[in-house]
Amino acid sequence: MRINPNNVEILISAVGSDQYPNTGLPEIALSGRSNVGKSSFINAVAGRKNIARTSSKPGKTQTLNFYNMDDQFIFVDVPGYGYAKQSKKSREEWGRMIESYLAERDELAAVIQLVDLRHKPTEDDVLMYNYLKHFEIPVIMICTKMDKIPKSKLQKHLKVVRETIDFEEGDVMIPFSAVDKKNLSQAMDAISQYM
Ligand SMILES: Nc1nc2c(ncn2[C@@H]2O[C@H](COP(=O)(O)OP(=O)(O)O)[C@@H](O)[C@H]2O)c(=O)[nH]1
Ligand SMILES: [Mg+2]
Repeated sequence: MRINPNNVEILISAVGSDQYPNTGLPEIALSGRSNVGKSSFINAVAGRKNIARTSSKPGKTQTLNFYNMDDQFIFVDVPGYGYAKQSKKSREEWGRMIESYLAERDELAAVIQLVDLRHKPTEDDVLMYNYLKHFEIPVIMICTKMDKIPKSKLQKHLKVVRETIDFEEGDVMIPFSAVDKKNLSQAMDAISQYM
């Protein structure tokens, strides 16, 4: 799969289902903790520096952002979970929005779940994975910030992720770095399985 960077655009930042675009294209949603590297991953796949805004301040995105990826598929950037400073009310709104999208969206082909390869997956990461499996949604697990761990420890870190999350056969796990784009083509191949 090749994405033309000039044919990537944000379609809408949606707050409700009435705003979801009708493109007829398959949708790949991205989910993960705030700051895990979702926007950076979207930018890497897009071949653009800043189509998705990256931020060192977590918890900013509270909309579902739909990106047309070269008329091949739609990336849906889901607001990050596990943001401590979020109020109870906004956490509940977040829950409702995500749940209705993941549970009801016919166009949803797979979810890319991102986890930080440096750390053991959080309780939220585990809950989200189990939730996706409950709805039988295929998962591509992208383990981000691979550049931050020494090569000699890669297998050990992958093992921690695999053992903390009750990873199902058929789902794929790919260590990734947005800094040097390591394993980008592997990630693109995994996505193209759902086109
Ligand atoms: N070293 C390193 N930093 C990353 C990587 N991916 C994201 N970051 C940084 O982590 C921070 C959060 O990234 P962002 O993509 O905005 O995360 P999001 O909140 O999940 O969308 C930013 O400062 C990024 O530059 C990566 O693979 N390696
Ligand atoms: Mg983001």
